[in-house]
Amino acid sequence: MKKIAMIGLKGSGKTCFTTAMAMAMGSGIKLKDGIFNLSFANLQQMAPLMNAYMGMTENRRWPDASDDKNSYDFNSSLALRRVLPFTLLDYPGGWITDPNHMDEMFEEFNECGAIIVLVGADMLRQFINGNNVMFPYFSLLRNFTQNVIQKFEDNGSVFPPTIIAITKSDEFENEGELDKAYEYLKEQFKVIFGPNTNIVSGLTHIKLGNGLKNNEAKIEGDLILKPDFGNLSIPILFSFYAITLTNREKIVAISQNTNNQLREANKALIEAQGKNLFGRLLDRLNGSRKSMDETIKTLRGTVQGTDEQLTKLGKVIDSIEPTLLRGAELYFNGNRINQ
Ligand SMILES: Nc1nc2c(ncn2[C@@H]2O[C@H](COP(=O)(O)OP(=O)(O)O)[C@@H](O)[C@H]2O)c(=O)[nH]1
Ligand SMILES: [Mg+2]
Repeated sequence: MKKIAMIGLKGSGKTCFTTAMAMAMGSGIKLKDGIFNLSFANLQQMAPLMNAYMGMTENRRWPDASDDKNSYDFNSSLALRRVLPFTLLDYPGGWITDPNHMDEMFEEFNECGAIIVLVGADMLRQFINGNNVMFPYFSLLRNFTQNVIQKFEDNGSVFPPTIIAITKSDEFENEGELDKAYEYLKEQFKVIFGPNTNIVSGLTHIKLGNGLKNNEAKIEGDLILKPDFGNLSIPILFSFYAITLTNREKIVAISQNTNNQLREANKALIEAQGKNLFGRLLDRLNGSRKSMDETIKTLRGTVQGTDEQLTKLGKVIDSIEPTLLRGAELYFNGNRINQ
């Protein structure tokens, strides 16, 4: 099962995002080739999110803060066909600042197909308006990210595609503030967005409604929990896109390799068929003709299988692309991929 890691400081909105995203995506989001939908693969994991969701919608209460690590297994489907199942790993904000957890997180990041980093608009607004009281706290997140990327580099492995999502984006006063926040993050996270990083990265902003406020844990403002509102689907769509592209690359490599083998096998068969009658009879009797036929049959099967896989993956990529490109800025090696 592919893993997607989510990190962010305490209070950055991880629990709110996970709850809202899981519930909203459960009803499905319309993409180019059909409805894309998530469902819980494990009902036990679903209960706390269900409670948080009911608390938000029925009692207008923000979810309680907690400092546990959670994992959520999801199944997914596109146009009623099963696609990638995945596990979303929700790390407590506290772990980012705790060296004791560094090794465990590093190990798990190695198995991740994508990473989601959440940063609150409340904090970013302070920085772009010149108030740096919270900066030491923010720099813990930045240093953590730099350290893991460095560890990947030291090991000679490629860091997973990473999307930074600004949460609580309803708190920006205007578009100008949002633009400044994007610029700020690109500058602060040069290790992800800069040149020569070889990291596929994205930048987006999400919100759970309009004019939301926290008044002693009570929700004030308009809560709007829909998959096509506030970019709720974008972090997961980015992750899917990245994982699917990587899978496709692997299958393309297998497919090329198999096609080469098939070409060789066909050549050998043609040579064998060019032998004189005695040679051909001998090939039959000693079983070498049979094994040639079988090899070719197996290789053809593999080629057909990879072709089907590629068509399926191509459909997923095609379906996600327009929505993802509308909802996020994508970068590779310091260059914007989409305009
Ligand atoms: N304005 C606004 N506030 C939000 C939004 N999402 C979360 N918050 C606030 O952020 C607080 C912390 O969120 P939470 O998900 O518990 O953060 P976590 O510690 O990262 O899990 C919540 O209690 C809300 O006050 C949002 O979309 N808009
Ligand atoms: Mg939380």
